[in-house]
Amino acid sequence: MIKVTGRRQAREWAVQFLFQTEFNPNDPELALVDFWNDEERNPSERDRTYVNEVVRGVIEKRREIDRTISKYTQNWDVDRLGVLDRTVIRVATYEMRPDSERTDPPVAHHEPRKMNLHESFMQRALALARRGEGLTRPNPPVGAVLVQDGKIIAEGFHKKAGSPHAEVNCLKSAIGNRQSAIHNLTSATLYVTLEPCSTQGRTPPCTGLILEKQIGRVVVGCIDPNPAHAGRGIRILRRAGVEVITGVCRAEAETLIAPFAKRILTGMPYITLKLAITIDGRIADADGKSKWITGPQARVKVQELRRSADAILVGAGTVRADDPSLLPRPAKGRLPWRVVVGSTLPANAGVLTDGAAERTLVRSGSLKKILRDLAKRDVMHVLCEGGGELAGSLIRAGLVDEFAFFVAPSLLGGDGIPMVGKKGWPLAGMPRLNFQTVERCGEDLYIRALPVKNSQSGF
Ligand code: AOF
Ligand code: ZN
Repeated sequence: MIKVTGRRQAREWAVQFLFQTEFNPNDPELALVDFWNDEERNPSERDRTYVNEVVRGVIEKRREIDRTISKYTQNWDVDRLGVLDRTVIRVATYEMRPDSERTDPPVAHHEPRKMNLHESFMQRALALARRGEGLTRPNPPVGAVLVQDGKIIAEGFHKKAGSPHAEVNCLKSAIGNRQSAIHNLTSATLYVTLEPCSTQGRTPPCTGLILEKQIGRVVVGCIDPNPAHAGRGIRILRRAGVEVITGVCRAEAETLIAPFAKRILTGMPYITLKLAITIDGRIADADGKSKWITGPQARVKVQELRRSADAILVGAGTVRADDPSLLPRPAKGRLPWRVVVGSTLPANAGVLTDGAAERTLVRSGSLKKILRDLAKRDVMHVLCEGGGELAGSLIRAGLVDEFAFFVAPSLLGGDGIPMVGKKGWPLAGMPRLNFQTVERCGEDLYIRALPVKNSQSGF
């Protein structure tokens, strides 16, 4: 039997980790290598530190390492090497560097298994964050709670760009609530759905406030995809001796800020395509009548979706057929843009004549350009509400980030209006989706689905 040394096994773990992330050096999660916990094989402390060091080193020196590789492999067919092989070469190339050139391992951090408690406090922070959804553009919705002696002593969330961040609102309310305790927050834990910011923007960096208040521990939902932060806030706190735990309820935290991430990383808004359909995929009958396909509970849910969006997008045909207001009811402080794609609208259309007419934009031309222009107006999240041809065009252009289906238990048959337009795809090239969640919504179903990107599909 071959005795595998700790170092060799650790190297394999490092390769596997880099491979699993497919080595996207821009993945903000890679900025933080502190979560190596392979429970099955249980790496030793030494191995774990070594993995962290190698992974971080390979990321930080990536350009240099890749240059070295291409220099020495000019005559090799490197292009045909698989991802795993390339990763192995990168790790080996990094390993060949003299120790003096290696980066320091980050401060190792180990959290005893108390995840359920962390998760429940983070859930509260997420619920608070959601109260800001649809109000914060171009900032992300963020929530925070402060816990001491197992109890929440303060809460806060981000309400509007330019106004205080979630952490600031939370700590302010702590000062209001517990004059006595505020003197000693070293035993307190701040739960925040997004990594605290670390630079002066319209408001001062939250890392500064956290250090000033001497908060002992910070639990973070997800890393800030904003390249100005992207792990920096966490490193600053750790270096200053604050205990930081990351990735608690990470999937939910990331879903919540997906529109923010999309806009800040691509300059495009996040598009949710809402489709209220019969179970045979029709959005209206042969005469174009579509009112009340879905029931009252589904319509309440749609209002919630409208409140979380920054713009509501429809085709001109939908305005002509239904004359919708497109504003959320109740508005709860939200006033999304209403964007109509098409050139001709009846002059008496509600969106042009009601009290919010200045929030209506009528646009024609390239959908991509229309959306990019919306992102420039701080729009992060667009909810498309029809009709079928616009839905089909968005899908064909690969612009849909999320589908929200409201499926009614009813049928309209073949001459009803199809939900994504008349033009279809061949079987081999059909767009594919992944169902995320399915819930009952009164008599209807609410299905969230994500497009399978880069499949052989129409996306
Ligand atoms: C946080 N907490 O509640 C929010 C954060 O211009 P500023 O100062 O408002 O900074 C905006 C950036 O700060 C924004 O792009 C995002 O990266 C982060 N937002 N950060 O710690 C918050 N809203
Ligand atoms: Zn901040």
